[in-house]
Amino acid sequence: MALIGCGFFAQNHLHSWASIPEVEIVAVCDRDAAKAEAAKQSFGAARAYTDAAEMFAAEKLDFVDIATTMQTHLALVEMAAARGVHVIVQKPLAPSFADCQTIVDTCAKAGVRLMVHENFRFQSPILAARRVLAEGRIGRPHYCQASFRSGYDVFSGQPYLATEKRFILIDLGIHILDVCRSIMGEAETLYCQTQHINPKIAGEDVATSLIRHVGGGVSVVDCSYASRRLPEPFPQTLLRIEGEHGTIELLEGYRLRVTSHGEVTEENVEPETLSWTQKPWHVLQESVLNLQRHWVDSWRKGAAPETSGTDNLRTYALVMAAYQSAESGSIVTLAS
Ligand code: NAD
Ligand code: 89Y
Repeated sequence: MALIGCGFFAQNHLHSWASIPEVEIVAVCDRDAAKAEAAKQSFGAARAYTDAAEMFAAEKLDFVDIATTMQTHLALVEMAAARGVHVIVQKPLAPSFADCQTIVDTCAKAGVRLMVHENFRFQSPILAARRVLAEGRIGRPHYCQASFRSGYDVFSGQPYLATEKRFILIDLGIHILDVCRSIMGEAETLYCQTQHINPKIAGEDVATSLIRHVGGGVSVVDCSYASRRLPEPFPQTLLRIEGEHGTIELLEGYRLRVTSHGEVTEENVEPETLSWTQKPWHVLQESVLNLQRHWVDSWRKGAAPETSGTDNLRTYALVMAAYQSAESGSIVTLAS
């Protein structure tokens, strides 16, 4: 495989691919020659490129992992699809729904597999909560609160986040809405209020959404990068899922508390740090490995990955519905 975009977050992709035995990093590519060369040296890739077109022309690849920012995704996917190379693309898939749809259609027409790097639902604490739900211990869920509230400075590592007119919903809310979808299923209607608290950034940094799901469940999805509180909980996603027989709570400090048929159990579901992960990012870093492992496993089984392009269009639609609702002040009905 080859990786395109050797920046801030791609380091986690590279470490994860390096620890999956079925995968060989053949080439790396970044417009910035120093970053491509550093990735080549650190992860033992055979070749480094600064031009993706040149790389596709020269290499024989099974798949490519695109870890650039969203503005470049469509052009890179088109290059891969034209050569029959399977594709993983970081979130957000593209800046508009139309471009996301073009990416999905392009891959489908070319017959290449497409997975979106939507990793939050693969965090081990969230997987643990989803497992309890799947075991039926609380019955059918009728309410979910998925909450991410922090004051962590994400702008020093990812400066582009400070200058985008749209910030928290498309950058972070997309993950939390996806986690909610993975628990409660598809949405029927959505209402959202956004706030812009930090004057040093261009976009909204708080977003609170209320969702009604197909089948009648209701969710609150709240995200904030303007929450000043100690201990700083970044990057924990907290959950409260209520069902007919009990409640699943993913609490601060990675405690998973399950009330089931009148009995309460609590366990620590914090992932161990790996040789290349560091707190507080370890839970996100490990989810990259979990997601990439899922890509290999689903490919081997001939199954679609959970976060296929088609699946991710539904999460992306929730983000767009949230912006539309916040701008219009009205409830948005999701199309089929
Ligand atoms: P970054 O700017 O640090 O890295 C992007 C790299 O891509 C840069 O080095 C840039 O030179 C390179 N690049 C851009 N266009 C290119 C092209 N056409 N060909 C080759 N190289 C090119 O950005 P980042 O913070 O690493 O973010 C990358 C993506 O990862 C974003 O979409 C972001 O939303 C996402 N991200 C995801 C998570 C997650 O948990 N899933 C976390 C952080 C960032
Ligand atoms: O870019 C974001 C993401 O995907 O996860 C956390 C993040 O790095 C900052 O919000």
